[in-house]
Amino acid sequence: MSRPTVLALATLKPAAMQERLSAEYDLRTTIEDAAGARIVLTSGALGLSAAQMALLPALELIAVNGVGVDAVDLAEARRRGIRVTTTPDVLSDAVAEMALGLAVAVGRRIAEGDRFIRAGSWAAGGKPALGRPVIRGRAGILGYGRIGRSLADLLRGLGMEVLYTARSEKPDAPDAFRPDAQALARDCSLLFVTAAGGTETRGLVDAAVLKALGPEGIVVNVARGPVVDTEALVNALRAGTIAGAGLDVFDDEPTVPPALIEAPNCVLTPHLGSATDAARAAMAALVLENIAAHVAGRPLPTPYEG
Ligand code: 8YV
Repeated sequence: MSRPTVLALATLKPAAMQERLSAEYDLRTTIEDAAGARIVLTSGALGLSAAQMALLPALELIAVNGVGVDAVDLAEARRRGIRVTTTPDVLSDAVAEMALGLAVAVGRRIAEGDRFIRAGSWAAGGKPALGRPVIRGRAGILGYGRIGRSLADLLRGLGMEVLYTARSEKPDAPDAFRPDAQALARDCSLLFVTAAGGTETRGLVDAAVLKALGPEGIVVNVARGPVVDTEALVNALRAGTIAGAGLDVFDDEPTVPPALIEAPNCVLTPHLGSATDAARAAMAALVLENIAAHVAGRPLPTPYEG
């Protein structure tokens, strides 16, 4: 029996997972070479557009190596009956850890201190600026899904008080609910953005939310760039409307606007949320399981249920 054709727009890690993929399937890496593909493997960031789907008439499954589906044209997938899978849960702790790390890096000026030493400023007698305490603050989680809840667990474990906002109040939540982003920002000093990307959340953290967060506040975004209004954020950092920002995601990755690169007290990382060997291996395993289940006609282990 011929092996099903898989178009791999993303690469699985570790290499052994990618090798399994190419051993088990007829693997193609460019869309021009994959007209017969039944399956597309893509990342959360890359997704799959309707125009790309149009070049793939035999497409049955989009296997996302990640949890974000904002870059997948879900309406088109639904219209064509194309199934979508993601890799939930296995990356939540990694992303939560990254969010905490960014908050501490901003508050305690860790990246700034590193630059200070490397530039020779310490040796030259310079005095580093003081930071502010982070883990005694009140945390606000914007988007209380799997990642948001994993982060909330982590922060509560550190003894922090955690508030959250989501589309609706969760009856089983151990944390206090706030009805919207502004109310959440007003009541916390650390604002963690973990909401799904897409039109519904675009610009959710705007100038008013940053103003409500206030001059002692830190915003951390590990979700999707557009959830935070970049222009409003740059203005807030420049004006001291907030204390700082930790950003792992951007509007147009891998491009980071110069205004953010130059912004004071802003720590930038290149979309590293799920980038640990353990998380990526578990994600790859789930991708392979989903593809194998689809090909065998078994129920999908982790279909996207949006
Ligand atoms: C990576 C992510 O973009 O899960 C997501 O949606 O943003 C990240 O985990 C990625 O998909 C890893 O390949």
